[in-house]
This record gives sequence, C-alpha cells and structure tokens, in this order.
Amino acid sequence: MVEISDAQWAEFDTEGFLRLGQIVPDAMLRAMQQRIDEIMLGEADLDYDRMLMQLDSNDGAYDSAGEQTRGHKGKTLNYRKIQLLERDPVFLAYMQLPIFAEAAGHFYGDLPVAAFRAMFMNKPAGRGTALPLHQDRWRALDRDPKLTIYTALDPANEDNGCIEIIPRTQHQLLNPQHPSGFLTAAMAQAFDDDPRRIPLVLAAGEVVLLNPWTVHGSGVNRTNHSRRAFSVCLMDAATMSLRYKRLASRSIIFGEGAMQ
Ligand SMILES: O=C(O)CCC(=O)C(=O)O
Repeated sequence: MVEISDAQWAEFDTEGFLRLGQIVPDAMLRAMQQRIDEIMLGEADLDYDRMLMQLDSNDGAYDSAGEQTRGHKGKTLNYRKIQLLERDPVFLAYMQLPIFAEAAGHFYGDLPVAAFRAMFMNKPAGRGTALPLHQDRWRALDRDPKLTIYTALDPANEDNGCIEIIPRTQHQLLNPQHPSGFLTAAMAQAFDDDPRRIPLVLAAGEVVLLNPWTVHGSGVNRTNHSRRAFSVCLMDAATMSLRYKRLASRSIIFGEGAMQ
C-alpha cells in the first residue's frame, strides 16, 4: 500500500521536509519512551559497550557537552545523545515499519539500505544543550544519505527546544569545509531573521521526513518535562567511510541482509 503520495514527495522536494503526522502506533510510542529511559538508567538488556552515549552539558553550551564515547555513563536521564539504536530491538522494529520501507524505496529502489546514526536526541527537563544550525552532512562519507526520519517521542515546542528548520535550504551545501555540516557563526546569524525559519512544533509520535541538507538546529529546554526524539538517516548500504576505508554502516535495515 502506498502511504506517501506523489504530491507529498513533491512537497518534500520543494520544502526540504515533509510532515507525515502522528503515525507512530500508540503501543510502539510507549515502548520507545519506556525503552529509552531504561537504556539511560542502565536497566536495558543491551551491550552498552557497543552503544555511543553522551551526557548533556551542564551549562547548555554545545562545546561543553560530555564526550560521545562507547558505554554507559551513569544512571541518569540527563543524556543528550545515544547512538547505534538499531542494536536495540524496540528501535529496530520501529525503523523497519512499512512506511519507512516505502520511503527508503523512494530514494534507493531495491538497493539495500542502512541506518546511519540511529540516535536518541534529548533535551532533559530544565536543561538541554543548544545545537547550532547545521546540515546533516559528513565529509567522511563517500556519498550523502538522502533521508532523515525524525520522530518526536515527547511533544516538542519552542519552550522545550524543538528543532527549528529553514525550509528550501536543502539544495546547497553551505559550509562544505566543515566535517559534519555546521554553519559558521556568520552564516548562522544570517538566518536569524529569515522569514522561512520555522519551529517544528510536534506532537508525541509525530514524524517528519527531512532532507539531510535542510538547515536545522535546536535550543534548550525551559520546561519541567523532557523533550525526547529519535532521528535516523537512511543511506545506500554501499556508502563507504573514507576515513576508515570500510562500509560506513553494516546495519542494513531494508533489503538483502536486513537485520532481524
Ligand atoms: O533533536 C534535535 O534537537 C536535533 C536533531 C538533529 O539535528 C537531527 O536529527 O539531525
């Protein structure tokens, strides 16, 4: 069954993003919310030594967030980022929903598709780390992922540090020198009053497809509730890491060799 229409894909191409609506089944949303808290609290039956985990900063500044390294870093809900979530069965099952298979097929046809930086992004209650404007782009990859699937696990708004995006910026790489697509301070400032800039106010369970090059960033959380989200790039499984001279991800999500 086709769930994403040609008109929706045309909107994605024009705007650089597409709201799919609140499509996450309730039970699955609850399972992901519960699971990510268990992971942070060190209670999940997972090989933590294979997970990339980063604690939130204490002062909200991007440069003072903890190091992102493998392994659990303490029983706390104050994690900023957790990567390689395709290794968790709850998140893997979510990524493999038929609607995402359809979205992957739109870009990659029958080619095997891998997950890249399947990550939890958190703005813990009353804190969080500001994320400067950037494009999701990694110089170390030999080709760019074409799709990011962004899922709100909690309601997201301007008070709790929802992502802000600048639609229609996906056609040009703004700072190709940066290893992971961050804009210079001057470039970011130029978007301060850009009339296209919008906060992505989302309900829990709402999904947005993003062109990875669409400029985006996020603020801090001034509320008493966490703002949790899950974000994953889907890419051609043949994508190579130029740095490590091997496949960038062995986590095949769709197609031959897909994880189960
Ligand atoms: O959730 C956020 O605050 C930012 C997420 C992000 O930059 C991404 O998904 O690419």
